[in-house]
Amino acid sequence: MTQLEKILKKRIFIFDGATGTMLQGKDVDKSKPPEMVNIEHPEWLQEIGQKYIDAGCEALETNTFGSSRIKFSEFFAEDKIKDKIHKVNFDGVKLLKKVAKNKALIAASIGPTGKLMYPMGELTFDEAVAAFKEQIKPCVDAGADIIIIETMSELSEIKAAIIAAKSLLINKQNKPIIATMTFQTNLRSLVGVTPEIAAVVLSSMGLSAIGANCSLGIDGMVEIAKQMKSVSVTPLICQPNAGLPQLIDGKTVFPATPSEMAKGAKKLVSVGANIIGGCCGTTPVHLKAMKKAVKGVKPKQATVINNLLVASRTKLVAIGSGNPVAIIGERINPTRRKDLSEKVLAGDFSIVREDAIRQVEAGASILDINMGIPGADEAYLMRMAVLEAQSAVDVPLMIDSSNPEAVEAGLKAFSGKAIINSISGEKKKLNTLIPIARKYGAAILALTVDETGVPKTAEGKLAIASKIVNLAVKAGIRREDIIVDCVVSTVAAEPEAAMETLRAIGLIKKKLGVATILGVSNVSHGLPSRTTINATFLAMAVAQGLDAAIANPLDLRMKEGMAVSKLLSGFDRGAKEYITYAMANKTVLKTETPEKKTLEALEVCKDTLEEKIARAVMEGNKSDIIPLVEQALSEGVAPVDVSNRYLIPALEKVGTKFQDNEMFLPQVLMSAEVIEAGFKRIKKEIKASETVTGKKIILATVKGDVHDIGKNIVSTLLQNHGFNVIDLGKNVPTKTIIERAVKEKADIIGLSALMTTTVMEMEKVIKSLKDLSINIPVAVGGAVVTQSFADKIGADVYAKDALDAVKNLKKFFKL
Ligand code: B1M
Repeated sequence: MTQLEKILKKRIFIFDGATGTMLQGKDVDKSKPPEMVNIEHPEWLQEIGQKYIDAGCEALETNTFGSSRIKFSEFFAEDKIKDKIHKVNFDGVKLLKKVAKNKALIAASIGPTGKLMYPMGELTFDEAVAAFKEQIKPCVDAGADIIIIETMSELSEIKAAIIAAKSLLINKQNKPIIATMTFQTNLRSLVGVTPEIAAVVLSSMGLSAIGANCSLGIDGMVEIAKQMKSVSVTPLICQPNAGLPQLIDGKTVFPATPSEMAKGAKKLVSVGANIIGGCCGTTPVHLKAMKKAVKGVKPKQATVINNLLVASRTKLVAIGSGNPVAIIGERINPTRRKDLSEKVLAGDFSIVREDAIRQVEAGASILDINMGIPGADEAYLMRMAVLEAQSAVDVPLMIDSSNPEAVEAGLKAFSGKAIINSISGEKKKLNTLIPIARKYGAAILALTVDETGVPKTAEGKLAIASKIVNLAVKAGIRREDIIVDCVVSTVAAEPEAAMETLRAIGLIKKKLGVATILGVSNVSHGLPSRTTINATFLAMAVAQGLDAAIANPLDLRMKEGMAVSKLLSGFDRGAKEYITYAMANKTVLKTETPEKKTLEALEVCKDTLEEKIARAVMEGNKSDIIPLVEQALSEGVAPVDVSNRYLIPALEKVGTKFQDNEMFLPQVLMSAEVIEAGFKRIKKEIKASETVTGKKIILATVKGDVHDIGKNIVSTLLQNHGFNVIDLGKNVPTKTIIERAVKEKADIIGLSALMTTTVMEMEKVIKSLKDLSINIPVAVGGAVVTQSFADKIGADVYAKDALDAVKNLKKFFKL
């Protein structure tokens, strides 16, 4: 236990407030990264540090938030970056150490890279770990007392930073690592992570404190703190900003006063905060008042967590202790699935996507992913399968492999807290897989098997389970993060197998206090009508207290067994779920239920083409979109209509779901990719115009805006109507647009913007053209742009959609 953790058991600890806010008014060179102040003006930061110490702060954060290779590459040439990173981070710590002496600890601040993680963006997990390691190492070398990873939005990125920090600190110096995320007004991070999910994932990574910074001012932070505390035993750090910033007379103003922040600090401690600090807008005066307000207040007791909690980026699943038995979908497994093996080996993972979607629709709350194909590169297949499943459904995953490389590949690709399936009692497995679970913060499935095989008695199973649980707990894995598989052999060979396994469930739960799980279908190997045996065995196991089952949720008998078990074990109040299930499956249940029929029964077969396209877009299903677009074209739908009638409305539905928090950024991104693939196919069909207009248009999505689907459609249609289009892409600065338009002697500039926050960039372009006396007309469009807005900013042409753009430009040029 670190010194800080010991302090946190007794009292509240105080971090400092904002550095950026305190630097306002200084002549910071905005053309350089703000961290260059560490080298150019260390005295400014020392003066700020001294003020925070005088205010009673016990930890000072360094000005190293963005000093990673990824951010610095925007400012410095490749050969200079390494030295700059070292110096900025090293000096950032050293300069504060001089001020702090022994009065405060120095916490090295590590912020996000600013890039999206793969597959949302280009940054891979390993690249992120390397960049963070390069940033943190000089901080450690300079003597940082704490590493604080902060303002993160994405779980993969925060995990990469934690792993980088751990790789430098662990076994060397017992220094605390703290990690915080930041949340928006919808109480989700930018990519949809809730405070609860963040807490579940971070708490399993063995940190000294976890929490939130910046975000929503005090009231929002209180709500975030409550949620995080409800699912986590790790000490909580809260660093709120001084309210949401307001723009008054062109200046950013943070509204919360020191006395308001002091009241808020008290509230934060009352809901469980152990460390209080401040973010944007807070000053030494705020922190002094906050410290005074919580002086002598005892920290709230840690929450008791009885469940195994696992999470995907956007969904939390609780197993055990008062929750209905969780179904873990087993179908993504090449065993006896030739179709799956053949497809994934050929690089086609659409089958994983389909299996994932169907199993979740059929009631799986977690999915098992197994890519154990003999002779194949299992680590690669596991990574791809996890990425595919994760983009298709939002449930947590179970990484099913005994190959350590494949397990690591799966855990790196999964953005959440997964379960490793499985760690048996074999020494080699225990020694390699427990450290991996610890490193990535995964829960473990403990398999009651060892070098001698599957024990025949409940006591034998308990002995192996005890060995695994003890070793895992000793390595730092929490007891609640272990689920024991009591392993059933087939009753065809061992008549006692089922009853001994059922007895083991009760025994292991009672003696070890852990959740239990079963791969149910083993019980029926070699017997006819297996699903009947499996479903009955499942119901018997649920009666013994089984918490989760690895099963095929598409198997109707199994579903039936589940529905009945839930009803009989008292989880289905008013028999609601059972009745819904029974009514929906009335006709199917009368018949035999081989798997094929079950699948058909669950299949949505009668979708219209429009619905199928909408479904493919919403599910981010790239492999279906081309055949569907081709079907529409072959049915005589005009290419432009395929886009306007099918693709765009589907994407609009995605937008609405995004707004309503039913879909999240990674899913929107997948949908956008599907649309792009569909449009690429349509593009081939749009016939080029015979006539050439002779007009040249510079087209761009404005600075700050990355939406380019609409702009690309406009580009295609204009080209096909004889315009010479030079497309500058997205997020294009005003300067680049104007310079290029002048260079190319463009006849018109076309601007696209999709957000209320970026449309003003259009006005900037028009104003700059005027200021520079450049006489090139401007056309504007994009979802939030209207005719009246276009008139207001002085645009020459407005178009509501791509066809309108062609029509209006032709009119403008009198063509
Ligand atoms: Co985002 N996004 N997005 N997004 N996204 C919107 C626009 C949003 C309305 C969703 C919502 O909240 N309901 C919202 C904006 C809210 C606001 O106005 N403030 C939003 C947000 C908030 C964001 C982020 C900030 C999310 C976040 O990170 N928290 C982020 C922004 C990043 C940034 O830009 N800095 C973000 C990111 C993304 C993705 C990257 C995931 C992805 C874009 C992928 C890509 O474009 N390559 C994405 C998507 C797909 C959308 C929605 C769902 C769809 C946009 C789209 O492509 N529409 C969108 C919701 C929606 O619009 N329903 C949403 C289809 C396209 C054909 O229409 O672009 O309007 P449109 O183009 C039409 C016409 O407008 C016109 O013709 C086109 C064809 O008919 N037109 C012109 C367009 N440009 C023209 C130029 C012309 C003339 C006509 O003259 C030159």
